[in-house]
Amino acid sequence: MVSTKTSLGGFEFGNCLMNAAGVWCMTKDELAAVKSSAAGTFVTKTATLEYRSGNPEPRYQNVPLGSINSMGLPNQGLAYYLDYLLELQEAEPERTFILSVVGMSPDETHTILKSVEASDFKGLTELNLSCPNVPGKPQIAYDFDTTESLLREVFTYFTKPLGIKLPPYFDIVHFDQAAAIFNQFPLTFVNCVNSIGNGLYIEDETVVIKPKNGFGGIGGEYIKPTALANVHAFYQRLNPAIQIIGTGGVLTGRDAFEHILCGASMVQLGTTLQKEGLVAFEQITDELKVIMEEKGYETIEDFRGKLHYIDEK
Ligand code: RRO
Repeated sequence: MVSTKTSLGGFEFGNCLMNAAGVWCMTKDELAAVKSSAAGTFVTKTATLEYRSGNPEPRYQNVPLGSINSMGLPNQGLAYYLDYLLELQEAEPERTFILSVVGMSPDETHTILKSVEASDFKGLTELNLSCPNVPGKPQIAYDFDTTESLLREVFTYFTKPLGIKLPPYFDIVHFDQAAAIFNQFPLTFVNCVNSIGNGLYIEDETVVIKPKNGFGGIGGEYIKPTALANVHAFYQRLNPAIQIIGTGGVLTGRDAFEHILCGASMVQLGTTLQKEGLVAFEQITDELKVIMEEKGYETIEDFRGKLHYIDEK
């Protein structure tokens, strides 16, 4: 009776849970494993034009309340992921997958997106505007002028469904300004949030990751309130045609329920998938279904975005 199916950009997915870019998605084997799990779809590791080895190790550490990483965008290069997606599209035309990309410069981003546009790829593309870990490169979406001009150029040639991966914002004015920019474009979705950039985790007297003297993106339990705030702030502000993917702090079915209540149409697992493995998709889906049953909801559309506020007396 109860279903966690969803749709994004007009594509249907049997489950609203999937991996977050960066986790379980570096190689075809990892992607195939997510595809065969209870997840509704997968997103690839963010691809640059060419292969990158990333930052020196150790560069990811699980910690009690989450994780810290400074991977530095290691990936196999665009062709590796795009070729795999084109293969899958032939083999399983009924399913839709997400390609994550970003260039090391605006020019490289345009080169990548032009080649996705020119390809036969029919799925969704996610442009990562929020990698916090490449030394010397700021998170793009914290610079509103750069973001606006990048998107303006992209939509002169890109006609396929496109979403953007956002960093967390922490100020109401920034939610207003960011949404006013995104609302100018035919985006399919925004994904809130990437890791909270440049945290510092210390054990005894020492940092736990090597790059950037220990500074790295924070994920997991630490970030759920920030993630929910971003999902809901954009749900309140964006044109209804722009859907929202909720990412950050999803450890249980209750966490997924809260993301959907805040407006998310799809919910991604990052740190939890890294810590628990693929079984997390099944467990969290089952927990979400129990909550829906208890509340009498049959589909996620019955409660998506319907967060209650406390009325003034
Ligand atoms: O590879 C990374 O260091 C990384 C990326 Br691209 C990102 O978007 N978010 C993150 O936490 N790490």
